[in-house]
Amino acid sequence: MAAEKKSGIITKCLGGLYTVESPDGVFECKARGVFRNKKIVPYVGDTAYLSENVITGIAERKNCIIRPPLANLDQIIFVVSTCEPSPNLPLLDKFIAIAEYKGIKPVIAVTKVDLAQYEAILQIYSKIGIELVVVDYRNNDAAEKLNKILNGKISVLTGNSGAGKSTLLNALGDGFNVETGEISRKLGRGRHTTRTAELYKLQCGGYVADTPGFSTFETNKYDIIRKEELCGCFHEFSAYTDKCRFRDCSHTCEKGCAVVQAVKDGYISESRHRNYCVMYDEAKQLKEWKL
Ligand SMILES: Nc1nc2c(ncn2[C@@H]2O[C@H](COP(=O)(O)OP(=O)(O)O)[C@@H](O)[C@H]2O)c(=O)[nH]1
Ligand SMILES: [Mg+2]
Ligand SMILES: [Zn+2]
Repeated sequence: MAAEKKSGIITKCLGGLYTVESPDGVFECKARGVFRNKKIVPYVGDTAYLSENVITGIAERKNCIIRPPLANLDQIIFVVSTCEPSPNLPLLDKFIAIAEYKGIKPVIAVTKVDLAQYEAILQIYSKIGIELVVVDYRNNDAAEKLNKILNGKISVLTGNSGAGKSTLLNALGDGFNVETGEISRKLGRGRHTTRTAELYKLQCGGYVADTPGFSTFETNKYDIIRKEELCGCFHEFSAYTDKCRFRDCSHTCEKGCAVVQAVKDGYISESRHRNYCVMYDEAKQLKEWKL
């Protein structure tokens, strides 16, 4: 009879050595050579099947992102600081759309609320069905609020460098000691080129990964959202799209477009729509170039 198969979640990969957490303990494993031929690269977040400290297979993935390489994400926490750096809404909307496209729940965490106003961000994002948490370290329920969101899920933190991702991890009260601000700034950009990812195990249950910044956060080039599918990734548009005059409305500038009208009437945020239009143009160009 074959040896009993163990399985666990890959939490770290360093130099071809995988850390796998299973109910039976934590194992340092190598991946079997067959993976290289089949072009399967085990990702952090994958459920791995083990035999004698060797990964012999991985379970089918729910989803994955390429950079940092992570699989089976339940949610992406977009960390948005009120200032230093100020929010990059075009990039935020782009990544929210990609998350929606991949079926990964987007969550926004607003940080540095002690330094500047955050009403503008709330105004745009609090009423479009995206979970939003205001992280205020002056209140002693900050950790509790964050833990509630991360509880039992596999999450990744992303957002501009300096937005406060690592600070947020350290604030969870789990004894993490992630490098924050000062150090990375001194050493400059080069430091952020690391392509590895690590899942931190949360006391509240679940795992969370940190990323250095938006610049290194990338999904597969091949699943750029097609222009026809883009409006489906901007959820608040859906209440209007079937009222447009033309069936093939792009919702960018057409006469009789109910989305454009909703923007004019103040029901849809101008900035969300502007960022949609930019993405739509990008998608359009890509298609023409491909043909
Ligand atoms: N005043 C204030 N500073 C913060 C807050 N969150 C993070 N910081 C500071 O911002 C800098 C960058 O934070 P860090 O967590 O390293 O950002 P990361 O690049 O997103 O990981 C550090 O000096 C932090 O102490 C906040 O809510 N308020
Ligand atoms: Mg950081
Ligand atoms: Zn329209």
